[in-house]
Amino acid sequence: MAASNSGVTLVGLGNMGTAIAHAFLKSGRSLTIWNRTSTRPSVTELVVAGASYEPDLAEAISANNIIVFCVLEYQNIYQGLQPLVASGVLKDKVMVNLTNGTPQDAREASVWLKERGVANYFDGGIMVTPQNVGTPVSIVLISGEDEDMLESSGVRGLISSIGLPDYKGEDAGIAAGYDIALLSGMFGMFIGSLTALAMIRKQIDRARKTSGADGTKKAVADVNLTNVVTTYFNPLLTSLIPHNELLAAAIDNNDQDNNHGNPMEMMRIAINNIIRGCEEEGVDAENLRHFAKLTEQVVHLHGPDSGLAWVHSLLLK
Ligand code: FVH
Repeated sequence: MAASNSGVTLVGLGNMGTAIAHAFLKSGRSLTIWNRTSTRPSVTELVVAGASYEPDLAEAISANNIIVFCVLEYQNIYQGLQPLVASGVLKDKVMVNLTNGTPQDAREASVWLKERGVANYFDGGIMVTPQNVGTPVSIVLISGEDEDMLESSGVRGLISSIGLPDYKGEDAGIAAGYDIALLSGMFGMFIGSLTALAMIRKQIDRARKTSGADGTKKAVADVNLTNVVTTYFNPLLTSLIPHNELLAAAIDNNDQDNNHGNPMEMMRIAINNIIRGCEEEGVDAENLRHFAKLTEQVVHLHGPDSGLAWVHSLLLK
């Protein structure tokens, strides 16, 4: 059977792969799917929605010219393809890999696959959760080959059904570099939030133990982490989001001494207060200790009135 130029094969039907599959079907593509575990509920759900499930990976790859991978990690790709390469099944295929990994992972995958017959390799990162795939907020960072090839191979058109394709460069690793950079911001926020919630848990427990009059008891009993986040924490974080742009602009414009009203010495003391407070209350503050060290270095190198953006230069090795 000749491979289809208009269809697509999708390997990996986890949460993200399933969302991508629905987006492909919605855009009218003929879709062949493969997943290591054929009993995953999403397999049946997608077949009902119009996809063709092919239990044999080699057959699934043979069905179309464009193959999209969205599995847990790069190693899974090699595990799946290694037994098949001798048959020449990868010859002239266009591979789009949306699996999360490092820039080096992406560059190595590009070389490995091309040595085994793949014609074009694009590596991408989807910058939304599965719920937002195919919506206007979805952006797909993509790199590898060149922009003309992105167009002529049909990959830009295909990716458009998942999100806005945003081409970042010819080195296959660039999109993965952007992807993990942005995710580091996300995970940084989560560990900060979880540290905050641990500290607040301690305060709620203390207030419950020490509350006196009935009215106070009731008010204290009603407090939980969710309403603390809604009332105080999310508004605080939301008001701080514009500071990311101020930081980036200070770095872009070589204006790191601009502290935007938050001198480094004040921040150094504040971070150390948080660490001391966590120690007093029995909360792990390890995630903040390195940050505290960086602020000390900035004060030492650039002075107490310098700005947070100087930390950027200390992170570049
Ligand atoms: N979910 C998200 O919010 C993020 C958003 C940004 C991008 N990530 C990355 O997308 C990749 C897939 O993530 P996912 O959410 O689909 O992950 P799972 O739901 O856990 O599904 C994992 C799929 O990978 C298959 N798989 C795992 N190990 C193997 C293997 N050894 N051989 C073949 N396939 C394998 C798994 O198959 P199965 O367990 O059903 O058999 C699922 O299809 C990921 O890189 C994220 O970082 C998602």
